[in-house]
Formats: sequence, C-alpha cells, structure tokens
Amino acid sequence: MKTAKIIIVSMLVFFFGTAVYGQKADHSKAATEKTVTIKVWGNCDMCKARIEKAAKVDGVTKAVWDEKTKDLTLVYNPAKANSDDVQKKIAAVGHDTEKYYADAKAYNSLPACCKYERRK
Ligand SMILES: [Cu+2]
Repeated sequence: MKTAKIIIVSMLVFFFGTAVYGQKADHSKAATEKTVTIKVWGNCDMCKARIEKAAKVDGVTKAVWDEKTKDLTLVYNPAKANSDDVQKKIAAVGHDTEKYYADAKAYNSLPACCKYERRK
C-alpha cells in the first residue's frame, strides 16, 4: 500500500514537473535567454574548467570558455543572472575578466600552469 502511494506521488511529481518544464520551453528562447561573449584571462584546460564552473551560477544555462580567444560565451536568463555577477564570481576564483580584476589571493594560489599574464 505504502509502495503504491509512493509510486503515485512520484508519477504526479514527474507529470507536473514535465508540464511546467514544457510550458517554459514553449516561450521563445530569445525572449528568456541572452547570449554574451566576455573576455576572461586564463591559460589552460584547468583554467577552462575553473572558469566555466565559476560562471555557472543560477540562471546561467551555458558557459563555454575558449582557451585560444579567451572568449567566454555565456547564455543566461537575464531575469536570474547578469554578466557582472558572473564576472565577479570568475574574478573571485582567480581570473581577470574584461570588467573585474581577479582576487589577488585566488590568483596567487592558482597552480603554476594557470598563472596567466594578468590583464593590464
Ligand atoms: Cu590553467
């Protein structure tokens, strides 16, 4: 009996969860998502992982950093996130962004391979 109840509740949660998700997806993506490219200073794959992890705050659906161009492509919901807050998070883990300088302590504790040339 208990198991049946759990199954029914799970199904309901799944059903409504899907319905809500479906509704969100119905809206035009362009209206709820914004894509920007931000310069973020860094060197290697480890930097990439660190930058992308820091950038994925609530409201950010995609964060991809390019090692060669130093471009971070950010896709986010402007109602939930903004470029400044994301850049502050990235600066806090030791990476300069086009608007914020990295936290000195965080930069100094980066592994040797990640000691990129600081933004002027
Ligand atoms: Cu690195």
